[in-house]
Amino acid sequence: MNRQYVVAAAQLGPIARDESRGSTVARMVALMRKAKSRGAEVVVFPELALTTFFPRWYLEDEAELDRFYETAMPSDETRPLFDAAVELGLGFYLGYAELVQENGRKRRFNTSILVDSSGEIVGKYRKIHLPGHFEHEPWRPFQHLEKRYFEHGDLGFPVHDAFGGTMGMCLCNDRRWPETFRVLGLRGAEMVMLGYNTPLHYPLAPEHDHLQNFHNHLCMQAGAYANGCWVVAVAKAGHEEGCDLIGGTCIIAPTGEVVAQTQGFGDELALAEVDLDRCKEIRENIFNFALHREPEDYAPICAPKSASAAA
Ligand code: CDV
Repeated sequence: MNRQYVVAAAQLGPIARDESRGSTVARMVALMRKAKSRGAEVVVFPELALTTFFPRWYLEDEAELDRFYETAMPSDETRPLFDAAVELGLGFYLGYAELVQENGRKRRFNTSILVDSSGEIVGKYRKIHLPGHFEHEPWRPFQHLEKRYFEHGDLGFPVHDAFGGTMGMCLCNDRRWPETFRVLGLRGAEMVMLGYNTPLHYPLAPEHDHLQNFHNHLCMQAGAYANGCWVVAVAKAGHEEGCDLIGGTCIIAPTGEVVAQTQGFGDELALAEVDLDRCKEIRENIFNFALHREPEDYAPICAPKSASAAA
């Protein structure tokens, strides 16, 4: 694969609580076909793309909770995505809830994968920054129980040789942390793909609701620029089960400029021609890490949580 190609950010509109995997996967395959017809070679889907954003509910019935997780990838239900990748010659990024059995116990992760155009999984990431809370908080208009339903990702922030270059992944809340992009940048990521589910209303600081779209782009444009990488960021958007999720799906150049963006809150593509060699414009100049970075003065950033205030 060469280093210059069209990427499609494949935003998904709302997914109902009772929508079947078959229905969601069919919507995604339709977006893959449309992306291909518009020249794309890589398609990026949202976080937890196969189901509704289930952490908004406190679920006491474990069988009900398990229903939202994938125990195999691909499975019979998700295989059409892999088949479409091969048929259309498309790579893709997919976010989903992962349930694995390890040492006799269930482990749950908020996961993303990269799949190449031969249908092989070539990269995996498990979300590190899990927002929200552990316990039921009935005062909220909706819950955000990611801390309850997922373990902290145990794979770090790896990069992968794929799609003609060095690819990084993260998920939703990770994008707000400069450390996410810096670690991926230090590892040479030329494109960071990420999906998100971000409610318009933030119950802990509702006075910031009108800034949700601004903060969404602010952190990702800064991450792209300060690390000289492309960012492809994809929303699950719209009014989903009583909760408004922001859109703003976009593709950001290494200069920090938004070069493509969706317009609405439904299933929609934003496409841009990506040239991975453009990372050099930033990395060989203003953010030449080897020449200008001063890690000896950044100690608190790597100190353990408890010690970082004093470091
Ligand atoms: N899915 C997420 O990680 N959502 C978070 C919360 C805080 C809204 C986000 O950072 O967008």
